[in-house]
Amino acid sequence: MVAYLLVVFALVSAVTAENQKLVAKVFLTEPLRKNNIQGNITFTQVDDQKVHVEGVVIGLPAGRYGFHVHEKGDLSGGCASAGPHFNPEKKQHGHPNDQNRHVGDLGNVVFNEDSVATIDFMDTMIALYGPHCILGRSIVLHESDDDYGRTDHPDSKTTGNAGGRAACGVVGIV
Ligand SMILES: *[C@@H]1O[C@H](CO)[C@@H](O)[C@H](O)[C@H]1NC(C)=O
Ligand SMILES: [Cu+2]
Ligand SMILES: [Zn+2]
Repeated sequence: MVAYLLVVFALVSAVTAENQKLVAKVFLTEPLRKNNIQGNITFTQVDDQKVHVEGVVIGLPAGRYGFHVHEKGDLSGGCASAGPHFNPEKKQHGHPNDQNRHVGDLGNVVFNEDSVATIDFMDTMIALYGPHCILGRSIVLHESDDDYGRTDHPDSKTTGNAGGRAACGVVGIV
């Protein structure tokens, strides 16, 4: 069984390498709400280990806000129906650099005094193919900062105590 999975994984990797750059995009909004927040984020599979996350989001006061991949791409109930953090390995909530983290844990984004957040980082856990694939899932921007699972708050180890869901969008193929 394990050998079979390894072969399948190797085939998927080979196909990916041939197709070169897999790119996905998210249009971030507030479904069913006022839509003061808006953003465009691009995800590019750079190689088999890294995804480049790049974009601009506007509409929140200066500060840090939790930024995650959530399990579902269903926004019929607003950001609430996006489900919990994408966590296929059944790990604890953590910092993007932790090994013990949800695949969806992308940390915080920082808004400046002009209410603009410029996003530009690499992540080694999310992917655009394979078991960590985020296509068809959601990106959620929260109403407060992610504590990376580092505090005693009861929600710290599951959500980073990042508060409500300010905006979200589905990760779509470009
Ligand atoms: C997002 O992209 C759309 C379409 O290109 C553009 O009209 C809009 O201004 C962009 N929003 C931000 C915040 O960059
Ligand atoms: Cu979240
Ligand atoms: Zn998490």
